[in-house]
Amino acid sequence: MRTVYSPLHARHDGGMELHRGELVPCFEMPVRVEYILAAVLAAGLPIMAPRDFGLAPILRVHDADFIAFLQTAFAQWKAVGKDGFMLPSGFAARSMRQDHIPTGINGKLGYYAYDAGTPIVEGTWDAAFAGAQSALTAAALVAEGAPAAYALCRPPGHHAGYATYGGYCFLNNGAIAAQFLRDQGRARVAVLDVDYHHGNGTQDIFWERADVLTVSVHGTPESEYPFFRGYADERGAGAGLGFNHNFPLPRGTAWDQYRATLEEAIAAVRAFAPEALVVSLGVDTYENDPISAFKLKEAHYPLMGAAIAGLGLPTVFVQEGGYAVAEIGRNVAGVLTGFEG
Ligand code: SP5
Ligand code: ZN
Repeated sequence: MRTVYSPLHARHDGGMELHRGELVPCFEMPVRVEYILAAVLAAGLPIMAPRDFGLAPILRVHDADFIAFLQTAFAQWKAVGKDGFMLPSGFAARSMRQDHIPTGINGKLGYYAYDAGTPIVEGTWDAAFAGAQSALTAAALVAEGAPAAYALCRPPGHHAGYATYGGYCFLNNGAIAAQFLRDQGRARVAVLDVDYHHGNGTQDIFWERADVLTVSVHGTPESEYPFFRGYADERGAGAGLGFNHNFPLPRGTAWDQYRATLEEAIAAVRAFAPEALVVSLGVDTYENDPISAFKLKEAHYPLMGAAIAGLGLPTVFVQEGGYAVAEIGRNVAGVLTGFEG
């Protein structure tokens, strides 16, 4: 399969995140891509640049005011004399107004963000936009008949909701790809999220939809980010009731238990009989990931890819998390080569 990649990802750099009460350089850093690129090249996957699909397919899953905010936020920050990176310092929590978007930049950040770990820098929009174009290009390759394609997106996407950002994510690349496949005529599309963290943004976007199934296997929100979504009783609403499946697992989960749960998730995808699959591919399930607590080893990633291949579906892989930078390339390439068999 082909890898779609843009060097513009590197413009999202230099931000700090609030981690255990301290500002530290983001775990989600540009060098992640260098390791993945080296590993997929070594595995023989050809690399190509994204096409430009513009804003329209992004606006199919995100709020227009939210997108305008992402495009202009840093300029507004500079206009008040600031530089570097932006983090919110106040949030629209329970009992506070959700119906009034502040005009000032600090209020706007708190309105659209839901954590203090997702800085915006000057190049964030360019990087996120290029990543979305990579996801769209991979989806187009599959829509045009390729059995599979891999979008090496950075920053990641699965925590970005209809009008919210967090978890290092701004544009939901996987959701954008899934909606693109729907718009290309695939009647039912499934998103299978194997990142360590619950795919709350993707769940949010398709919550009331019966035509896009969302399935996520992740660390329990009882102790793991994003903390306030990802429980098993979240099943969707309205027409979408029954079309969201969450499989939370405890800290310390190793391959045997993980594999059994992945098989349940895959069975839910199969029962939906989709015409295409999007895999939100985070490899922060790895035993040495610095912010996660599962115990998967390098040898398990090809098995994960083979299990997903068992669905026999046209598949778009979209890169999400994975922070053990020196090892994530081999783990990503392991899933992709295991899928190809
Ligand atoms: C795409 C993706 O993987 N986003 C993850 C965002 C996680 N950000 C918050 C991390 C909090 C981790 N808690 C520290 C536990 C250290 N053992
Ligand atoms: Zn993650």
